[in-house]
Amino acid sequence: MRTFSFDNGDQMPILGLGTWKTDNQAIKPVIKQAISIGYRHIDCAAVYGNEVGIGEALTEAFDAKEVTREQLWVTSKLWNNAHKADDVLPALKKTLHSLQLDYLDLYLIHWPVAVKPEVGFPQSDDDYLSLEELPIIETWQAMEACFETGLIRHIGVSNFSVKKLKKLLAQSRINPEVNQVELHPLLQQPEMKKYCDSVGINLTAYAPLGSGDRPAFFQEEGSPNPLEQPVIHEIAAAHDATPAQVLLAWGIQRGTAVIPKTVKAQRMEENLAASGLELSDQEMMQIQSLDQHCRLLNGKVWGGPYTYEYLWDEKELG
Ligand code: NDP
Ligand code: 1BO
Repeated sequence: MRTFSFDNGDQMPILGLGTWKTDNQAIKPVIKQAISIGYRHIDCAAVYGNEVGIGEALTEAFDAKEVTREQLWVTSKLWNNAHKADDVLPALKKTLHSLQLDYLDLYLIHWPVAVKPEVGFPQSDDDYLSLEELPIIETWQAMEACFETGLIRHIGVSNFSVKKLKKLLAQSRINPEVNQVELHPLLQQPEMKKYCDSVGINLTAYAPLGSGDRPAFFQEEGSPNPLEQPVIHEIAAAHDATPAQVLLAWGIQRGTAVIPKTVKAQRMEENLAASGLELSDQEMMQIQSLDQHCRLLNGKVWGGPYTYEYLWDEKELG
């Protein structure tokens, strides 16, 4: 399995397992299965509500000596209601407790969106904290302090635009090492890729298969599906591969990590095997031409000051 190298020599497997939308009851056998077939990178988040189940699975895998802690890469994410400086370390400790781990390999600010501490998922404009009340740099400085405790090996962000990354880099003591964003052939974000490459930020592609099971509040009628693109099917047929494998191989080959989610054992194998699929330059070009700058998780679920334009620092395409 190819890896991303970090400045301190740590290696993040380029393909990991996504865990969003798998509830706490269902996740334990999924994680155990994934580890048994060779997954060594698990993408978690406090808001997914399943870190307790993941922790049980990890502990059982360690106890059974299927894998060691050092062989596994575990990412988690700070939820939007814990952005205040005093709330960051307690949120991290809660995640570590749930996952039954002493440290995380990577901790990310999940969204550049802050809600009040008592709010889980915001329901009204009153639930948000404005950027004047809680600038991102305050949360980042608390992430830096967490890094210094040794409880996390790397820190990063998620859903940050290039503009927000530039601002953060100008203010931070420790640079974010990862930005986790939506990436697939319909949303390729070439400027983001170029910028992250230029400053040494590793990009991780979430929703690499188009997140077909995303909840209704992230769905918009008529959204295209990367898995259904004829070009992807043609390339898959040429390699005796599946469309999902082509999407994942494309992400890996352009130098991003990919974290597809599946609860199905066969698809887990299929997705993992994508890391061995080689696409030709011509096929990479064909896929490049599919870009529509189409955000499937467009963030319109957020309210208050967090408009589409604020969030992505761009106007919505008409
Ligand atoms: P994905 O793009 O991974 O798509 C998941 C969907 O694809 C599910 O319906 C799954 O179904 C299906 N699927 C999986 N494998 C195959 C296959 N081989 N062939 C056909 N269908 C397949 O979407 P996610 O939104 O889950 O993104 C991946 C991960 O990224 C998340 O789970 C999460 O960890 C992370 N993420 C992070 C975000 C952030 O804000 N930082 C936002 C969104 C995601 P089934 O399970 O039934 O196989
Ligand atoms: C609201 C959470 C999106 C998936 O990470």
